[in-house]
Parts: sequence; C-alpha cells; structure tokens
Amino acid sequence: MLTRRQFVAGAASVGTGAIIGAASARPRYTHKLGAPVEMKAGKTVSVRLTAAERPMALPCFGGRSLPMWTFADGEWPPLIRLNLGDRLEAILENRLPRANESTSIHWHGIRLPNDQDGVPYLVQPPVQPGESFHYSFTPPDAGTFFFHTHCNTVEQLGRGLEGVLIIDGDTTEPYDADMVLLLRDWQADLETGQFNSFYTLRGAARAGTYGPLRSVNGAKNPELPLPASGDCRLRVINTDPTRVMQIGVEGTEAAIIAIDGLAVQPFPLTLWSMGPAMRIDVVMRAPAEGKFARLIDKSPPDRVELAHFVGKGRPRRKTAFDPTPLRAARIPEPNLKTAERLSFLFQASDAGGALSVAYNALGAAVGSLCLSSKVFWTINGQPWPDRDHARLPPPLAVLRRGQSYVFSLKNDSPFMHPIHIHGHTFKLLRSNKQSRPEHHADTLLLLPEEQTEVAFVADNPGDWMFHCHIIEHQESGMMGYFRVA
Ligand SMILES: [Cu+2]
Repeated sequence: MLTRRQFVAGAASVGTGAIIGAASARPRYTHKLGAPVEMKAGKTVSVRLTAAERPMALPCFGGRSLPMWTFADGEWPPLIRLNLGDRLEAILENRLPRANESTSIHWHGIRLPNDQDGVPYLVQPPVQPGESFHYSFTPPDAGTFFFHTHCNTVEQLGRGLEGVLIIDGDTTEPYDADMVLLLRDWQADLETGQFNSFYTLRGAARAGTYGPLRSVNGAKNPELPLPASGDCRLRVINTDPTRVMQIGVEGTEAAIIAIDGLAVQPFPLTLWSMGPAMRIDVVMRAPAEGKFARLIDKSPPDRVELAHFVGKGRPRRKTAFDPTPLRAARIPEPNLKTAERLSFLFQASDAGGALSVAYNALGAAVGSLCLSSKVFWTINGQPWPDRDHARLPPPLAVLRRGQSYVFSLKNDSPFMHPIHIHGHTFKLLRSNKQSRPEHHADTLLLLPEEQTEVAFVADNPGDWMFHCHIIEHQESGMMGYFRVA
C-alpha cells in the first residue's frame, strides 16, 4: 500500500508543464482535504418514483424506441439531489407490466437504517404490482451515489430501473462545472427494437454478459461542452450490470477526488478500474476554447472513447492544475489493534467451475448440456439458494455492534468480482495485486486470485447484504449477508 505521505515523498517536484510524456513523474498537488462538515438538520425532499414500462428512444438507440423500465416519465436517468442534512421521503410505486414482478429500491452506498435498505424479504416485503412503499432517511454522507432495484435485478436494472442520488455539501470551493457521467451498456438489439436476454448461463458462469451498446448518459460518445480551461467535477458512475472498465482521460489533466462518493486526497487519474456500481469523482481541467479531451475505457483488447469534452468560452483558469479537494468524510475509524478478523472466500461452485471449463472447451455447444444446478458461485462455500431472496440462508457471520473488523477477501477464481457491502463502507488496508492510495469503498473490485484486507466498524445494526455486483454472479449464488447485533 502506498500511503499519502510515501506518495508525496516519491513524487518528483516538477512543474506541470514537464509532466506530459514523463511516465514516471507525477504532478504534486498542494491542497489538503477540507475539514469534515458538521451535519445540521435540513429540509425534507419528497419524490415519487413509479416503476413502469416506458418505451424510450435514448440517443444511443439510434432512433429506435425500446421497452425500458424506468422510475419517471420522460427522464432517464432520474436525479435526486439533496443537501447534507436533508431528509429524503421517497414513495416507490410498482406499476411494472408483469404479474408477480415485485420490486424495491436499494440506495447504493448510503449508510442508512437497515429497514430502508431495500432488500426484499431480508429487510422489507417485496413491493408487488399495484403496491407502494415509503422510504424515509437522512443520508449521513455527502457525495455521489445511485439507486437501483434489488429484485430480479439483472432484468430490472438491465431495462433501466435506476437513478442518481447526489448529496451536496462536500465542496471546499466551487468547481467550474459539475456533471454526472453515468456509464452503462444496453443489452439491446437495434434490429428488432427489443432487449436481448439479460442472463445467460455462459455469462453467469464466467465474466458476465457484456451489452453490445455502450453509453454515457444514454448517448453514444456524446460531445459535452465545458467551460474552457475550467476545473470541472465529473461524477463518473458505472451502473452497468456487468462491465468492468478502465477509466482514463486523454488530452488534459485530471485527478480523482472521491471514490464511491467519499473524499480522498486528490491524486492523478491515470487509469482506474471501475467494476459495476463503483464511482469516482474526478476534477478535470477542461480543454481550451474549441479544443477536445476524451473519456476512455482502456480495458483490453480495445480502447473505447466513451465521451468527448469541448472547451467553450473565455478561459477560466491560467494557473497550473492543482485540484481543489473535497471535505473529508465522517467514517468511523476502525481500531486495527482490537479488530476481529474474518475471512471470506469467493469461489465458483462445482457446477460453475465445470460449466466455465466446458465453455472454454466447447463454446456454444454447452447450451445443450443438461445442468443439474444453476448455482455457480459461493461465498465461503455457501451459495445464495435462489435467484429471488425468498429463501433466506443463515448469515455468513454475526458481528458485534460497535466492534472493529478486518475482513480478508480472497478471490479464488479467474474472473473479477466487485464486492459490495451494504450499510457500511470499507477502509482499504492492503492488497496482494493492486497499489492504490488510501480510500474508502462500498464496492471493491477483486482481481482474479486477488487477496485484499479491508476494515470497518460494525456500527449499523441489522442484516446487511454482502455480494458481487456483477448481477449475473449475484443471481447465481455470490451473495450472502452478515448480521450486526
Ligand atoms: Cu462476481
């Protein structure tokens, strides 16, 4: 692990003009994180989210209208914006067009009371068609979050049932722009105007099924105007059900200022691996008037341009790039001396391992094999018993409220798994494969065969999901929960 101190000590002291082309030299930023803001009671924000089928022609659908499932008329993705301290009152109404298509909302990354967490059966009854559910909570952290359903997620999220949740109050100085960039694919067939199958056996047993249609805010490689030479905040959110991206910016300087919504000491964005549900907040120096910069995904084998930015208007800043940091988050600090240690092993089940090998050897011919089990993944040898949540297994662990824990997370498989914790946020301690600055995360990407240690205080009572956010993995077994009592 590289601490901030080591990082600064190792950084060459050079002007930003010398950085370009010097792979080993990194810019040195001078501003320190702002003091955390005291939360004061704010206003109440009321929203109504009606889950329904709404045929929409997003720009990336090339003129086709697809039978999307969304939360709001004429708007995708919906955006809920609060100030830190505000209370959210959200009525979810289920008007989905299929009998028994129950739903719920999980507020991803929000450290909220357990009964607001949106996991059916575990913490609330599933919301059946014609029914509604009232969510009410005050988010404790400012930053970039999102929400999505937690029922039949592979299809409901696949069709678009999601939204962005921004909690303001983390800035120390205003940025020159503040933009959401929601990245995801669509399992769309533009010939027929229908969605493809959201769940495939091959995808579930391997790296997941990638959608053929990439998008940023529903558009293919959109052109996004920004104030020329301004320091612009980009809230990059990967809500894809499957795809792991390697995000970078070309043509200008950029720094990561928050991970999974929570402030980090700014550090240069070179490439950052983003699995499903992961977020980064970036400050980017916008290009000069009429010039371009690019948001790219450099995952092998392709370099894909996701969006491009063009500078507009008079130049906003002339000084060297030295990004303004956010205010520090208020996450309880785990006590590593007294922490209890627990190990979690993420593995293929016997059926999943066999199927993955069979796909390697036989390719598509596997589809004709008779499968005795559709459980492909386990946590500590224990699979989630069904694709819905109705049959609850015992918890993976029972944690003592207020106690610090170190979790050892080991990926014993050749595929990546973004592991998501509900109701808490991890502090990353170390990894045997990746070197990253100190940060918190609610969704941590485990590379193949990676072993990571994370710590947190189990301060939020209740039953909390702990699962892979590649939804086909989640829905074929890689899901469990722990109890804080
Ligand atoms: Cu996974």
